[in-house]
Amino acid sequence: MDQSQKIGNERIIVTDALPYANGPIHIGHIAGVHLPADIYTRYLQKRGKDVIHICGTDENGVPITLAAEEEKITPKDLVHRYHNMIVNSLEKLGIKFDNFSGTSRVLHHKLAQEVFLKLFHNGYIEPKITEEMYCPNCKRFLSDRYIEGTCPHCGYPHARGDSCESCGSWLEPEELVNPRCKLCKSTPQKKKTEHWYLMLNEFQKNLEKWIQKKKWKKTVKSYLQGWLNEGLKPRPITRDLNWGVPVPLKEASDKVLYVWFDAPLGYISSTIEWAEKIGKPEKWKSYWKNKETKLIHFIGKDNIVFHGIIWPAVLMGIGEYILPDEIPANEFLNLEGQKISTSNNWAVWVHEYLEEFEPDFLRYYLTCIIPETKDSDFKWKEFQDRVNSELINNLGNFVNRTLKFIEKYTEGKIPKPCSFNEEDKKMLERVNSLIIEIEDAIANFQFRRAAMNWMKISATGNRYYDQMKPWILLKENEKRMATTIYLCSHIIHILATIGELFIPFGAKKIYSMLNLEEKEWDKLGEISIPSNHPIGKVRPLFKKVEDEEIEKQIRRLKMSYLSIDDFKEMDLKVGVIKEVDEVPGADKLYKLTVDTGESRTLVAGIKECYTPDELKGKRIVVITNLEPATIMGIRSEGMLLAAIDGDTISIISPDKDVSPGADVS
Ligand code: B3M
Ligand code: ZN
Repeated sequence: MDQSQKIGNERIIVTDALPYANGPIHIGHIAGVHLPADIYTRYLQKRGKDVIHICGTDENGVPITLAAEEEKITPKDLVHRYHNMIVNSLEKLGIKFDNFSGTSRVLHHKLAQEVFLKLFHNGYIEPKITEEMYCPNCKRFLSDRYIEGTCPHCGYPHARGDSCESCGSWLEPEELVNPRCKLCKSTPQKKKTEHWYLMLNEFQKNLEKWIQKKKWKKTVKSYLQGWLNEGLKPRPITRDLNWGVPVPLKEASDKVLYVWFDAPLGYISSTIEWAEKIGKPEKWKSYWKNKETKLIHFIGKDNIVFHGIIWPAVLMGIGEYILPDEIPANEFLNLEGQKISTSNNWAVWVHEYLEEFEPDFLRYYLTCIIPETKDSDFKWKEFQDRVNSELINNLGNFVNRTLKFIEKYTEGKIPKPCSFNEEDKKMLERVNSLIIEIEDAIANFQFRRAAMNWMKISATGNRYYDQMKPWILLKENEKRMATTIYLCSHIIHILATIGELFIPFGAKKIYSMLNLEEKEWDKLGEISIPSNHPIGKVRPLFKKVEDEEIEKQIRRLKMSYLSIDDFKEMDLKVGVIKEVDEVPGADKLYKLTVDTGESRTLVAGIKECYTPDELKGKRIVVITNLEPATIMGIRSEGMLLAAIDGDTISIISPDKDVSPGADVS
């Protein structure tokens, strides 16, 4: 089937998962979501499709309020700061949108509240009195990331109340093992509150039928099938927070919508904003209310359940908008063999990258390692190798030597070709087959394969140049020289046109050196450069990446490691447990009196794994210079070390007869 048919001729909405405006964006956001979406949109535009690229910042929810509290600013100031930073980073990286909005805007609030009320009146949202996790110390309900604990599925000890970033599971706070308040580490209690539930179970059948028909990535379909097999249950879609979209019911005046209920509606509100900006306020309807439109969501794998279950259920419940056609979710990008961690600053921040290197280098290298089917790894050394050997020594070299030759030997004009011989035709056939490969790759969201074939076109051009030896033909057969140089210019014109998907800034430089506009995609293979066409000023396409530049980046990254000095900051001592007391109202805590050379009190969540008799007299290891915390009204002066494995807690205990207060290092 012709790949353009696969994409079809209808209207297309391309959306990117809305990045939280709780910090700058890093290479994981780019490789996983924004770059594939940008390449795909650019391609559709080159194929003459009616496509809009929609995004914006996700400005609600606990990720925002937590970050605002940590930075001691208001959520409003936080989202303003990071919205602008994110817009700036994406723009400089050449990621182009038709609109980039934000979900704390009035327009979005209005749409989200309307949708909530429609679902409520359609009977798909019901109130329920539940017991939610509450921190008696912070005197607040602990929604989502305000609570952390051990993931019940994979044992990851820092899972959050809404999801586990290690195994990607979507969690409810009460599922966590050893839950603790994120802010004060207290063990939360249950407290009655009222929330409104989206009756997901009502959509089970329709979702099964809808998903079953989709030809999506295996990873996406099997993940969604897992949720369906478990049986969908009603899910709370309101939260006890004071930042977000207020629930439009007077009996819920102190609550806001759960961020994952309102965020995907940000795709629609951003489109409405776009229509207003272009002076056609009704135009958004011809996309979102037109069943001919194809809706394509670019996301990371941790967002699959929201885009494949919750969001379609909301759309089915209101029945006014189209449903997603494609959800090409990508896996995760790692960095130098480790998970990217914003809290440990183990990341390459786009705004910092752009201070040192060309945007095209990052675009090209990330395209080559997009985690399309499995997690992939960003390595600075590999970044340098790819850029220098492919963008510079392959593409840059081919462009430079062809155009320099024209500048020097054919008066700066692309010479008129004569008849094409067998080798010419074979080379052109090879290039045309690579173009078809690229079309097929992009239509199937395989951008790595597309970039690889694009670079093969350049390698084909280089091989042809070496084979034809125009510098010899110059003396021996001027006609053949003219044909060779003409066809090399034709290949360069193709490389720039396709290259705009991957290296838009470099492509523009090539157009200006050729003194030509982009080719029409559907006529890429056609010979179209006018004879004796004057070229523009020739200059090197890119500058090599030097070893020192890479070493500097690796040094900077290692800085985010814990240095040995940082480790020494911790004052670890041997302690002996003298007394073990209950903590009223806390079924998981003990109050311990410990001798660490001096007597101190610790509150520890070990009651489910140890009896008082097992603890009395036990040697333990205590971090003695941790800031004291008040837990259930008791001042806890330090923390004991224990290994956590699922439900098992095993206290670290010195195996020799060492005295209380002995240093541990
Ligand atoms: N803000 C991205 C994340 O989970 C989330 C995407 C929303 S898309 C509607 O990091
Ligand atoms: Zn607390």
